[in-house]
Amino acid sequence: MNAGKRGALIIFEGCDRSGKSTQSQLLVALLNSKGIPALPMNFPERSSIIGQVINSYLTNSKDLPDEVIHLMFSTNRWEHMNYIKQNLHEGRTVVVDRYSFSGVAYSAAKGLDFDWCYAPERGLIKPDAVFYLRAPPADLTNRTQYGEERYEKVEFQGRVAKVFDRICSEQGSYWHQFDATKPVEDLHAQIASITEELLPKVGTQPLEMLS
Ligand code: NYM
Ligand code: MG
Repeated sequence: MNAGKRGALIIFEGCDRSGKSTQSQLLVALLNSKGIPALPMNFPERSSIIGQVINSYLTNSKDLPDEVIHLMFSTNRWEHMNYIKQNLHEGRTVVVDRYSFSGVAYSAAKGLDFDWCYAPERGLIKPDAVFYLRAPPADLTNRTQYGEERYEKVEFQGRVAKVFDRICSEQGSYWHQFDATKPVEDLHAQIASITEELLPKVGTQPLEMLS
């Protein structure tokens, strides 16, 4: 690690069971094995007070208006911004399983206005790269644990996927799309090579905000 260089903010996005957790864990392990400081995170981060409310909502033990839970997901990111910023500035790469784009995709899929959904995300740290694991939701339904939480229904995931596709086409070149039905090791190799190219480039760049 070169002194004075910041880490990268790397995000995994995609529908439920698309392999984000697997790929983010593999990436962190790879970086650490090469002596590159990296740490995993995921949103929702369920341990804070807000995170616990989100967990109750997702496990169907609590109901909330769509707008309220949307803003809680966003607040849950805001409450961790200083932590992420500090880690990046101390040279650690932060690899995050879901971010603002999940927030927009799931809420817009319910029928909330896209721009309204995106508004509270403005000002959060802009990722250096987003790895979008894309697959037809019907191909993901037989993966383990699918169906246990709110939102894990194939029809709904189809609508979520459409919003992710829209975001991917609008956000531009820092988004990298992958076919999530490909073997885990193939995906990991592609993701690793993009990451290894990215890290030296972003080290001296200032952090940007989502706008
Ligand atoms: N989710 C996640 C949202 O609806 N909005 C958000 O902002 C975020 C970060 O939470 N079905 C939804 C998507 C998932 C659910 O996430 C739990 P995970 O990664 O399955 O634990
Ligand atoms: Mg899930």
